[in-house]
Amino acid sequence: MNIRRITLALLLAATSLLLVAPVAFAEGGAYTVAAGDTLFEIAAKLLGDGNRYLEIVQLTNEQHAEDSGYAFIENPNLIEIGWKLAVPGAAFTPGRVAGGPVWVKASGSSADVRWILPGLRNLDPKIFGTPDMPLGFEEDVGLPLEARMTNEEGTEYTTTAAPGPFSDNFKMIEGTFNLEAVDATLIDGMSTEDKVDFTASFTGPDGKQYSLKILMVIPMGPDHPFLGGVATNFMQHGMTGIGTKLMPTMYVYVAFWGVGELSIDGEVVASNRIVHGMISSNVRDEEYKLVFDDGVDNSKIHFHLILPNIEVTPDGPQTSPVPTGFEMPNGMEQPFLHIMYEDVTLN
Ligand SMILES: [Cu+2]
Repeated sequence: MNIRRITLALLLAATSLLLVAPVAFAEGGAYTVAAGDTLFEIAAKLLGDGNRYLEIVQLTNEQHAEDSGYAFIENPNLIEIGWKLAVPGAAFTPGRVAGGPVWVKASGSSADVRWILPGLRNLDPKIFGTPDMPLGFEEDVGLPLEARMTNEEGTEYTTTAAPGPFSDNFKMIEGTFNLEAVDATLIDGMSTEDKVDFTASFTGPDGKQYSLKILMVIPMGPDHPFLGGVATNFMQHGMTGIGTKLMPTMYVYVAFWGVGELSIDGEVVASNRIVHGMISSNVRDEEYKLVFDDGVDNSKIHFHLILPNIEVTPDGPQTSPVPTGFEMPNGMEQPFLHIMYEDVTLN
């Protein structure tokens, strides 16, 4: 029982690395104060400029006059956890990709598709350091110290402490995907001109039929940049500070972050899931183990599709397991989806 609980907790910790901004904020909206928030940071995160915190004060107090559910801010230096704030819409337009929009078309054939099962990840000392000199434990993209195992002598990190989605375990499945993306907006902002048309279908290890489509792109990520929702020709993961450090530093041809609708056996089971997809350098060896930075094979590409255990709600992103319908060996439902397509055509 205890082991089960720990496993789930760490699984959640590992998959919550892909947090996203409240989608509602493109037009402005309500924000609930969380632990550690300051008005300056909230303004920086949601409006792209910390100095705009006074607009939040003004709008919140205006709303409070009509709706006492909103806080009344007397002193901008004193805000409390749980307070409801009113945030204005963004005024700035994020920069555009130099040279004009990049259009990408890609597809994946059923030749080699894999369902990633929860598993451990070996920890690269270049990324995570040693117990004497730990690295890579930054919030959201790094790995907390308590989520790491060490060797018997306690001199080196070995693996993650509990199974997660960045795993070497898999089941061969069937599936295809189709992607058409436009990368027009370079950086995060409240609005974006980036576009994604994406559908995928695949079977589960138990033969269920899954399908997925993207409903909209997410223009901004609060914990690591989403680069406007679609990004092309950049580096991610590992050393970059963009995305989880459990994946090695790699070249990315195209990546997107959006809100997706998931169906199982023809029935919609969720339409507010965070979905991330990406075509990158090949980051797995002959045994399909995730490599360290020096093992990344830039002569090959593959595509990964991730649904972390996060859903989009009017109050922002919330932790919630993906209703995958797939039972893990411990009897629990696998709370994430991570699908790998090895046979990819990129135009
Ligand atoms: Cu990725």
